[in-house]
Amino acid sequence: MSTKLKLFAVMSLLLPMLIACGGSAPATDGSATNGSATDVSPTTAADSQPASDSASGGAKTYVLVPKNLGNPYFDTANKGAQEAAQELSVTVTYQGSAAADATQQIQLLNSLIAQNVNGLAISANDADALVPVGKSAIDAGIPVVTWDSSIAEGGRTVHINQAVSADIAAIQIKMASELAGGSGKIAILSATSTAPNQNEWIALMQEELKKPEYANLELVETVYGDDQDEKSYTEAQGLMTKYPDLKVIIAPTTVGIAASARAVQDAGKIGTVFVTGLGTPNQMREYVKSGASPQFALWNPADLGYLAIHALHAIASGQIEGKPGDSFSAGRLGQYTIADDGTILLGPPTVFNSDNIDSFDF
Ligand code: RAM
Repeated sequence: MSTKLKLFAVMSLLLPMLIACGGSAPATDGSATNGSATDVSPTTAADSQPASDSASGGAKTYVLVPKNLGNPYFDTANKGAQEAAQELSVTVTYQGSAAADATQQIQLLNSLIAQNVNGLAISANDADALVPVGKSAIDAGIPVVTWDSSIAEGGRTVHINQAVSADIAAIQIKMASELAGGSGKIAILSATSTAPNQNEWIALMQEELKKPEYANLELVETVYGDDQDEKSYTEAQGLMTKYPDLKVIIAPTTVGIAASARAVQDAGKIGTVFVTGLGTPNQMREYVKSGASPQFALWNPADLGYLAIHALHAIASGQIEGKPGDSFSAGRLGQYTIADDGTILLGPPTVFNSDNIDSFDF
């Protein structure tokens, strides 16, 4: 066995152990390659153990960091990330906090930087608050790819956009208008009030509503369910109580849309209040069929996780720098080029309804 191979074999054995026994540092599931969810109690960087073999040139270890754990959307993204990890012969662990909270996420990221992982793929809970920690990672030689929800420029190497943000906004207003029959009260039930992706889409939805064809739609309020099922359910009930003639709830979050549809169904308001927005087919199938949410949209989260890891690996392994104009191959998804604004675009969203919902399983 060559020295390089021996080193690789030793590190493959040691790496999961180093991560798993990192004191009170975020624990992994031990079998670092399967990437199953780990609920992480964020710790200070000082508690962490180094877990990198970057200096030795062995197999790389990346971390996929969702906004929070326990959300099927992010679990599906992790499936795609694990598929990419297998193809690239790298390790991807999946680590996040229980709540979609920027402070907890920053603590986790500091800990991962101290462990000297080889790259971070993050869905951010706050665009600006995460800039310093993203910058620390980059300064430490750890590339930062954001996906789904971006850290502002300066705190990331590149961002992977799931679809053109204006299109994500436009499709939601179009679906809402169709469900409202072109006029009446609509409300938005979002994730957290600091979520970079939802806040961008909400601002663009407000712009979209200024178009003449939507003049008779009235956006009465935006509320926040924090990507928690129970809070989202209660907020949806609150909207229906406060606005008895509400026609549509738009929830640009997979947690919020499922909770809102359940609230409408439980309130016996199917056919009176409609729910639309962004959801996963498996969580929404029953509500499409009941009529609580006849149509909604999304991209494929597995493809997003898969693309994030391919992009991260292309940067971390030195194939590209991560600058505008750089091109890289993302396996079964083909070739991608980084745009002038430092983003990579996955593709257009899909609208799901009773015609196609049974063809999707995620
Ligand atoms: C939730 C999260 C995620 C968002 C989707 C649509 O799962 O808030 O960030 O992209 O909804």
